[in-house]
Amino acid sequence: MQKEYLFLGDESVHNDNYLLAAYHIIPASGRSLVDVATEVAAESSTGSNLKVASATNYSLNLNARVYDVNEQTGVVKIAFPWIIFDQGGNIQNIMTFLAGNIFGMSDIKGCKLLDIYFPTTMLSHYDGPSYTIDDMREYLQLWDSPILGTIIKPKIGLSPTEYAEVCFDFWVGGGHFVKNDEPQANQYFSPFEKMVDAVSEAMQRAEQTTQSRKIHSFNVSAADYDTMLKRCDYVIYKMNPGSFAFLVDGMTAGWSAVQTVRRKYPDIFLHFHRAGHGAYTREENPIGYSVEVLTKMARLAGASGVHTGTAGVGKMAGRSEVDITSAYLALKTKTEGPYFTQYWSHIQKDDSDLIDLIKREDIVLHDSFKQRVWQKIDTSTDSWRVVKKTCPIVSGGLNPVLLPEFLEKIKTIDFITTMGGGVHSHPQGTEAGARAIIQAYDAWKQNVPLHEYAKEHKELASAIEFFGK
Ligand code: CAP
Ligand code: MG
Ligand code: MG
Repeated sequence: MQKEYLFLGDESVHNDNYLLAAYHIIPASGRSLVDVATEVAAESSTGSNLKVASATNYSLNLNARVYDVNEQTGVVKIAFPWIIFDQGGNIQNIMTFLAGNIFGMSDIKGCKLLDIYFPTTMLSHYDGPSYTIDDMREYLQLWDSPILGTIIKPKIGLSPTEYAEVCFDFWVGGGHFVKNDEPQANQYFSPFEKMVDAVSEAMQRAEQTTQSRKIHSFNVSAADYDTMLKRCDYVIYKMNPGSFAFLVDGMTAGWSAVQTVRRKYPDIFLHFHRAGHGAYTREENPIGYSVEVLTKMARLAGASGVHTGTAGVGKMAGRSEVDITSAYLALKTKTEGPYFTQYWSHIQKDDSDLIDLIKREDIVLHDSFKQRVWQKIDTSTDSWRVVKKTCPIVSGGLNPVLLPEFLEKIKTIDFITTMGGGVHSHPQGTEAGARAIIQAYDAWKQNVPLHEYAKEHKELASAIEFFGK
């Protein structure tokens, strides 16, 4: 037991100087929950496994504080003086403290970071998103639909020309957005710059053919930052402004890669792919952190969009309510996490203008869903006031036939969806797969059951026949 970290019932932790964290802790056998909670607080802030004589009055002040322990649920709340974190808005540093050594301690059998609360004074030191889905909608002139996209499949193995041809087919089928798959990089069979050249040409053809703008999200993750930035700069050189996003594999490339792209290219949509997150977030894994925590950190880091899951409709594991909660943690100004209410505002929550903004936001989200038309909330005068929204990116085993079911679960149209297998396995191919997504959305928008709408729309009809099996 490290008593210098035990502050049960300490109300001062709510005074905006502390980042609050809720952990589910399973103590190693023979240890009590409180005892191990103080070990976790020590190791994740100032201490070690032994009381050190070298501590000073000032350093003791920086100790994390175990302020709440629930023996029934195993949930422990720990407060961290947020001045312990690296200055300059460094996410990597927060995660090293809160999701670092503690996962390796023999004192714990389980230690899962379930939720985080950022004091509003802390928020202004972090980047938050810059270019948002609203800017992407402006570019696409698309207000009455989610952004309907695909991932090119096979994941890798197509030549640049072959890859671009699949993009063309999807865009000509009416799709808005295409992304590289998460492992796509600069493989010898598809050199990055050649892929960009081919996509640029295919996009021009597709925009000519459809007379509508298109977007491609390029995976710029790389072995080092120079290479990553070179890839970013080549895309900027080759593509029209607004027609592209930068995809970073946030878990494998890391937080600093995410923040580097965010800081170098604030006017470009930053697409946070979370491949690998399952090792931390799967609920059967007692050690790690939750999807909600990952989503909050991605927003704080400045992701324009982050994958948040398909609410149980697609192929990936995960409880539906976790994905839905995460989508709203990304989108809204006042958010309800599993343990903390978080105002994504640089100012106190009792500010009447902020409360008005929150009310407007709720109305717009609700009405946009009901009327199926996204009305932009003009926060231009409030941009100093809130951390901008991050949009949910919804992917993983979806297909056109599942889209209405997902929409009814997520209850917003403010997201990007990317369907890979669900498009390219369509019996009539990619273009028909794209048409089937558009048709499925239009059916939902008009409140017409899919099988009804399919009577006049053959691509949807064969999608129902094929995916319905
Ligand atoms: C989906 C996907 C996405 C995952 C990401 C894949 O392809 O491209 O990377 O869905 O999962 O490689 O599996 P399909 P999440 O559409 O063919 O399933 O969004 O949950 O992070
Ligand atoms: Mg073709
Ligand atoms: Mg993928």
